[in-house]
Amino acid sequence: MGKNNSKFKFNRSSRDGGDESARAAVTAEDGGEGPAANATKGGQKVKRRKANKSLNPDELADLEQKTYFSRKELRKWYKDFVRDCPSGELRLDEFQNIYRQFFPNGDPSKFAAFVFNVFDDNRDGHISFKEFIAALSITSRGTLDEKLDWAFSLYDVDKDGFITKAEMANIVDAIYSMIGNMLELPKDEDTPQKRVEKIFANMDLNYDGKLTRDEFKQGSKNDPWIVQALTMDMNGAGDEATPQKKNV
Ligand SMILES: [Ca+2]
Ligand SMILES: [Ca+2]
Ligand SMILES: [Ca+2]
Repeated sequence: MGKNNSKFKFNRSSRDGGDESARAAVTAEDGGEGPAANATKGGQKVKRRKANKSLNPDELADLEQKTYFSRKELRKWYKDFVRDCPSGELRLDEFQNIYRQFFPNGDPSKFAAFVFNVFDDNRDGHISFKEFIAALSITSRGTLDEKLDWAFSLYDVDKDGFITKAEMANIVDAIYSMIGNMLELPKDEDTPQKRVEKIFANMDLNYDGKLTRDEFKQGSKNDPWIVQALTMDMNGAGDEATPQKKNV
């Protein structure tokens, strides 16, 4: 979590203008009449409840069991989380702002929206501390298998059990926008479409134009890019290296 999270700007809609896929990704989650829709309407300040100052013993014991973090780490993460997010529930626009601090040269809003949807396990339009720490546990300390399952749910946007080329292209496009001009890409992968064709050439073993979980996980083990792209995003919230240093 960054330091400047207490002041959030509401500039999402202006940045996504004209990009249908980004719009779809973003509005898919807050289109309902849930609390998210109300909270962000017009960028107005809305009354939000305040989170407890610390985790209660039951929650702590529960999270200690369900994550790879120690009690002490959980307490620390919780403290940081409510400091940056006093309501205890992270909204999409807040989440996107965290990413902006880490990718000042690109536009990470679209990618952050995809990641947000994976964090938001119960799909209520907010990331609770529980959801936050569960995702962080997997992406920073999980086994390769757990990380790949997590990545699969990032790419399989409509959750039908397959990653289509369109889904993959959407994410890759979001990654390219996020990293901006940070890196020079080889000619055969300098557009998201080319990159996706390459990925599918390696992973789509039965050539049916979509990736099953098995194809994806197997293929990702041979294509570190997929996992790197994942861990890179995590560093925005994680406790390891800074994302700028990573090669994508
Ligand atoms: Ca949630
Ligand atoms: Ca799908
Ligand atoms: Ca396939």
